[in-house]
Amino acid sequence: MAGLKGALIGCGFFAINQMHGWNDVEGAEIVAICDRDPERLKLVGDQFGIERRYSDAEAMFADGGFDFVDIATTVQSHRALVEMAARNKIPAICQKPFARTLSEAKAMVEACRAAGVALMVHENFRWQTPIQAVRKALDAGAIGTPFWGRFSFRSGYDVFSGQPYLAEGERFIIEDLGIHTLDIARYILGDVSALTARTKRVNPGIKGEDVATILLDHENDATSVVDVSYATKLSKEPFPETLIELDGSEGTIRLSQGYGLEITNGRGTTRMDVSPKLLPWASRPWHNIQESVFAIEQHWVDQLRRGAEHSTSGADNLKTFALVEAAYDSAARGQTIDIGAML
Ligand code: NAD
Ligand code: 89V
Repeated sequence: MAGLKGALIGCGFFAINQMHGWNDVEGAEIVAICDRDPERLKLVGDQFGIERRYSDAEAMFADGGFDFVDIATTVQSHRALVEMAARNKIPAICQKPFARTLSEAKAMVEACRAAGVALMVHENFRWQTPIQAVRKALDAGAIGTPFWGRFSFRSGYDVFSGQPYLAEGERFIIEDLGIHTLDIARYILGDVSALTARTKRVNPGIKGEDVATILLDHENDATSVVDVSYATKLSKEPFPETLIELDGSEGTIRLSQGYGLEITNGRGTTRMDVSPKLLPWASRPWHNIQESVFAIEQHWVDQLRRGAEHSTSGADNLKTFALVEAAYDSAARGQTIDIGAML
């Protein structure tokens, strides 16, 4: 079967990873790129040998010649670009955060549904090797029925040097990073019925919150805590690892710093190294994220060819995005938020 042709919009900081990922994916290649910044367009075009270059996405869609679009811009342009893809009947991948608000996200999902085109959110953290290993252990029944969990990302890493816009928004850690952690919590323990959150800003040099503690009531009666911080200085920097603790009816799972997975149950304790691969183009400490970029892109191609739903489809991501919006609402009002009422 002929490979799929893709076009990428947004040639910024993270798009470099996406372009490397596409080079490795079986069954797809990027044939056109677009960025309104001529320097970024040239840099990415030259580095990856892409001849078709556009400063305007409308012009790229008008020329056509591609089967899907990969939107790697920041959130402000996501709605316009996803709706442009839908109008042109082109399946779309959109980076997280999917939208500025839940109502905008719902409109984007509806536009693609009405146009009959696939839509996947590039929510890649659940595709990380250690997270997949936890999911696999649960599916194998290693700890029986989980009743409690903790999903933790605490770091002092300077994310602002690579992504300066993160220091400028009214919202920071929940919208940018907690969105991944909340998605992992859903992926591991299932959908959420209620949420309570508290936030803080510790770093005086940024506008938004850099610490959040979120309590989740899952629909299956499990309870979990999602705690995220970019104000945590540790002797050994864990960026960008998500640490997981799970207690179940038959045992426990611990995913600890350094990618160690420990499972304890009636048969004793097993310890495994679940480190991500260091792909040839990747670099530490980002290699965990970089490997998951390749994995989600391969999943996009495989499911598109099968005509099957994507793990992080637009519709699925509404349930993660609702948790982001609920967390800000809960922290502002000091109240528990009913998630079902938002969807
Ligand atoms: P960036 O600002 O470095 O790059 C965005 C690029 O898009 C810029 O070059 C800009 O000129 C271009 N652009 C914006 N609007 C455009 C439009 N309408 N048409 C054409 N070009 C346009 O941002 P970044 O750090 O690369 O982040 C991009 C997205 O990726 C963000 O949503 C961010 O949250 C996300 N991100 C995801 C991960 C992950 O692991 N999933 C990691 C980092 C960043
Ligand atoms: O994954 C992300 O969205 C990144 C980072 C890991 C720095 O938070 O913005």
